Amino acid sequence: MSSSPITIKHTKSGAECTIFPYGAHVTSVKSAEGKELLFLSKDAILDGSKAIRGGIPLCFPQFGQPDKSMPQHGFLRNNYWKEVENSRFDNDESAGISMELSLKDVVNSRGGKWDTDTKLDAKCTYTVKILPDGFTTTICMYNLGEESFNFQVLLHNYFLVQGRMALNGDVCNVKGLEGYAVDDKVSGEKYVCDKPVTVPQKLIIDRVYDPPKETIDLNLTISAGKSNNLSLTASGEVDGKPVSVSGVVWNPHEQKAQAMGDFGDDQYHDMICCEPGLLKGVPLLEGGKQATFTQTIKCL
Ligand code: TA6
Repeated sequence: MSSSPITIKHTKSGAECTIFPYGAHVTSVKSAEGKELLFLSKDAILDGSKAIRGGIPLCFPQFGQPDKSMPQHGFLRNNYWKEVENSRFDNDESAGISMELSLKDVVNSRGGKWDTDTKLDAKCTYTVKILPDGFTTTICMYNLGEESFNFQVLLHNYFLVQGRMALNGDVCNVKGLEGYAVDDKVSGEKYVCDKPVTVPQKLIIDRVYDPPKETIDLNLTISAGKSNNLSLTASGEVDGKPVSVSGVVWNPHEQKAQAMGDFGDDQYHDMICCEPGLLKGVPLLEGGKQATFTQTIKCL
């Protein structure tokens, strides 16, 4: 079981990424210009004893912890994935790698209907593709059994905010969620988003944004510090049918930052989580069928 990080380099442009087999966890993506796009906590635990704080944690078969017998955000990020043989590539356009995890190899944090006595059978593959000016990550979920199961999937991106400006709404904000239904996990409020999302001056932000009717794909512009603008597009399908994409925005702020042992007390100035996911109205994944969820982040 390999635990050493894998570095993927795009020869032509010099872009590169780092991915840990534990959680198939991307912890760094550097553009061709050498700009780091992702935040990794200085106190992140990288020994496989807990999910890595930062980068892109994978959340499946659920987001959060609606069922207390399941680990928060599911079990993908707490288990070792295998490299798909001969999956590495490096061509003029991009470079990348694929990883895979079968349910039989999920040894940590099983629970609920996924516990070790489950009749369910599933496999996930995860492909990371780096571009000169960004990256794409795609997760495929396969129902290998006969019994259908419900699921959610989310890519929990931690973006690095240049210049420690996460609390400055002029240079750190998320556009494209206007018109989405907000479920504010901090205040309990529910309302429709009508302006760019910024990190409050004195409070955690932890909000789920569900798309209005007819809106399927997610298209965001993330300002992550002065002259550091990114586009994020995400789309998903279950058995070939498109599924609406939700978004989550989180910053722990001082209060939660100090409560997390694997997060620097003041590092809430350095990051914003902007997380695309299939969270609402996701059809059951029937036996023998597959689901795909993909995001592309580009430097603007
Ligand atoms: O980002 C949304 C969220 O669900 C927050 O509520 C917070 O818990 C965050 O995920 C991090 O979760 P973790 O289990 O990685 O500490």
